[in-house]
Amino acid sequence: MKKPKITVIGAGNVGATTAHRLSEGHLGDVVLVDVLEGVPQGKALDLYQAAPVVHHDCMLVGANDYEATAGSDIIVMTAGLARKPGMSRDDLQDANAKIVAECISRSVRKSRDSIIIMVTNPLDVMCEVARRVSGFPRERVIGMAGILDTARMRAFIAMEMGVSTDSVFALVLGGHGDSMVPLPRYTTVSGVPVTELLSKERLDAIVQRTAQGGGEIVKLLKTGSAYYAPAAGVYEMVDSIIRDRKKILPCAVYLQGEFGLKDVFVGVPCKLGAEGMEGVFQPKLSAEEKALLHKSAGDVAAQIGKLPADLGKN
Ligand code: TXD
Repeated sequence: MKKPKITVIGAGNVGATTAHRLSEGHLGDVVLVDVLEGVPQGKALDLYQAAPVVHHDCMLVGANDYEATAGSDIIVMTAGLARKPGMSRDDLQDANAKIVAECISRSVRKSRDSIIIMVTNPLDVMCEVARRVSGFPRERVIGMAGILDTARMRAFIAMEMGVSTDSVFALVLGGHGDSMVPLPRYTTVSGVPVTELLSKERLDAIVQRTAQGGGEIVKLLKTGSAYYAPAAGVYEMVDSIIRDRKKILPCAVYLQGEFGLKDVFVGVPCKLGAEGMEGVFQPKLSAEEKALLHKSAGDVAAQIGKLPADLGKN
């Protein structure tokens, strides 16, 4: 059987770390694409030279164009700018929308049947850019953010309770960023709701720290964004698709009526398998949780409204 082929666009921190994980996890051959001359080629060669030592058979190549990406099964989109001082969120959105539109349109021309995993921020809006530009059905345009947000919450709960992160399950819905909706009610330690195990104060503090996202990491690093945990999130999605594992994972999905929401990308639990996004999993929400999810989706929709109307029409 043919080895899967994965294109990773953007050879920066998230892209290169993702290529590292994908190849050493034996998931497929990787083509790393970036505009910087020599960088994707150099990083791909460096990663491939680890193969004899760590024993994997995945090929890695780097490129500045999309020729080598032809026939990819999965396209992971990480290229883009990080927000610089003085840059508004809207400025970042405009700049990254242009980058995403160009990269996605060029890559899907070479891989018409691929599944796109979006990573570039602002995540939910960039998913919409990719959906419009590619013309792909919603099953094949999925965003990575919820796995990261829930992983952060799980890590904080594990730290608080002194238990393995493996024993902690968390659920976070909504847009990626400030308006995410953590659901402590559905967050458990070995099946027991965390609301029964931690005081309200401790839980609120954990929820707040989770909602800060990578902010505290950016502060520590003084530049850039988090990348080890984000790359791990992409890995989990690619793994579930390529190995048709049908894991239920929180991802940004183009909703079509689920949770009472339509035509907007929002983070929800969904099933990932060989066909991509194979179904939305809908836990019952309280009126308050539903209102928070709708508010979060409203924020994403307002940002999507600022995208150029002709995006994807040429
Ligand atoms: O949860 C999530 N979804 C996220 C998203 C978690 C972490 C990071 N998140 C976002 O991913 C972040 O806000 C950025 O929008 C992307 C990539 O983050 P990364 O940390 O990898 O940024 P880098 O290191 O600056 O890398 C970006 C690369 C860099 O090498 C550029 O040269 C390249 O993108 N780039 C391009 N490549 C190809 N084509 C074009 N047009 C292009 N423009 C920039």
